[in-house]
Amino acid sequence: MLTTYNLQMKKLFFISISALLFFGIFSKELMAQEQPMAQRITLQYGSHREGKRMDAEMQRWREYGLGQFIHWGVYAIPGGHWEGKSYNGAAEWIRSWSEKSGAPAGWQKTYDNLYKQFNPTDFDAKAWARQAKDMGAKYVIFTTKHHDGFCLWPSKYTGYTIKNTPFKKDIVKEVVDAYDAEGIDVYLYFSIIDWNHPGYSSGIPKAEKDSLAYEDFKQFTRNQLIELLTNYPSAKGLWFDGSWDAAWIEQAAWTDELEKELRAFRPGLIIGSRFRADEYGKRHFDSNGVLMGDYEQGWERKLPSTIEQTKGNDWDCVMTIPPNQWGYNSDWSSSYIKTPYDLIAMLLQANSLNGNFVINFGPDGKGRIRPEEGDIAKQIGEWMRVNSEAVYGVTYAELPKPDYGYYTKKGNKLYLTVFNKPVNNIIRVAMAKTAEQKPSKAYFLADKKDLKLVSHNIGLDRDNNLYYDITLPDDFSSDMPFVIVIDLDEAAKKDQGNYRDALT
Ligand code: FHN
Repeated sequence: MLTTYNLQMKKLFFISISALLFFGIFSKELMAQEQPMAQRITLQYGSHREGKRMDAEMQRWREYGLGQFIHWGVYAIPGGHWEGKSYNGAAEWIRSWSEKSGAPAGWQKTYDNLYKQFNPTDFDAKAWARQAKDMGAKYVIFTTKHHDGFCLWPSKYTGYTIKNTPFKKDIVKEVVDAYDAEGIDVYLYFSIIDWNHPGYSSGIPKAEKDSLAYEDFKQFTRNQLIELLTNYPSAKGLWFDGSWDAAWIEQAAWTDELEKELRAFRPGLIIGSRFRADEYGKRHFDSNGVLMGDYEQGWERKLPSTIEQTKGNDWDCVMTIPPNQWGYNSDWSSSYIKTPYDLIAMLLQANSLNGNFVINFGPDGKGRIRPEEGDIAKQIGEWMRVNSEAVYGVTYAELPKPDYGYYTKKGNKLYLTVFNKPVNNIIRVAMAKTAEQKPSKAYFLADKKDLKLVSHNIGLDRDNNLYYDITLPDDFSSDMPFVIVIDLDEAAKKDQGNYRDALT
């Protein structure tokens, strides 16, 4: 099994490299994002790598397509509201609510004691993992510690942990074990911001005692990261957040070393672009424009619309279901709640541009995933059960985006996920006359029923295209997006169109 996987990975690696070289994309994309070599400055703490990571772990990451994010912690108890007052921000930020902006008196002290009530008796990691599996998620990003500093694992470096709640049990372990058992890869979310640690500071510490305290905080952060990697060896990566503070950005030399230490400690570990800054304070991309980390983590609640915007990098998009609530908010009544259709459209947009799409869930203080989220997961799962072939392991199809929906590609199969069905039931696919592979067959992914496919040169454009008309059955209708598979065949490449271009 492992050998077949490795062989496939190797094959994929060579195919990808040859394809990239053949189409000249490698250099084009790199040039688009990076300074030309001659203009680069010497960086001590810049990116550790040129080009994409091509090892098996990263290839596995690239093939996920769909992921789940879970934000869970003490903030799930207030759920965005306290004593009849409502916090006007993302529910997981509620600790930062100030009395000036309407928080009840003594709010932060109240919050800092809430963990004593954290007793999620309905928490069932196996049920969460089953739900994620049914939705079609291939990986989960789980908040081990958010900005409030509360640890869902029994960290030996602080008392502000699950161990000192009435619940006591190691939640991170339960999540890791349950998701591992379902074959869903786990990534540990870790916030650099820690409002609970006495040495933490967002601004650069000025006084000597504050600098010393910040050194303690750095050591504490390092210790906790090593502790997480030690306790949960099956976790595939660390998902960093809250690394935008001036104080953290200032630590380029130290964070550079720490990244190396983490990677040496766990070979194959995946870390995105949010961990550290270079010596000029550049985050995500260093001062030469080279990606820091294994994939770009800058696409939060937004998606690129063109392949150029992705700069040829690996990337993921993390998305909330309401506009901007990650942790549990008990009141969704005044927000637009994304529908399964919205989320599937975003998923395909991401996949069509080489990205993974990650949908966030915020369980409540008892550990229950809210019914609305459950319904969304179920409906996405139903869609994925039929159509996931167009999502997993696919790449950018190197074709202009069609008005009907999104193309994704795997081997010699082109998938067209249709969101806009044309009124004449004819889907027209344009492809360059010179393309290496041409459509030879089209069928519905759902039932494999063949669809009529004819090629012609309608003479409509100046891009030297051939057109392939795929006719949907007269009685066909669908209230959800559907996938048409188009087999591509090199033998069909002789098809250069029947007509000579006009001499004008
Ligand atoms: O401040 C956090 C926010 O609460 C949430 O955790 C998101 C998830 O990506 N990250 C930060 C904002 O970028």
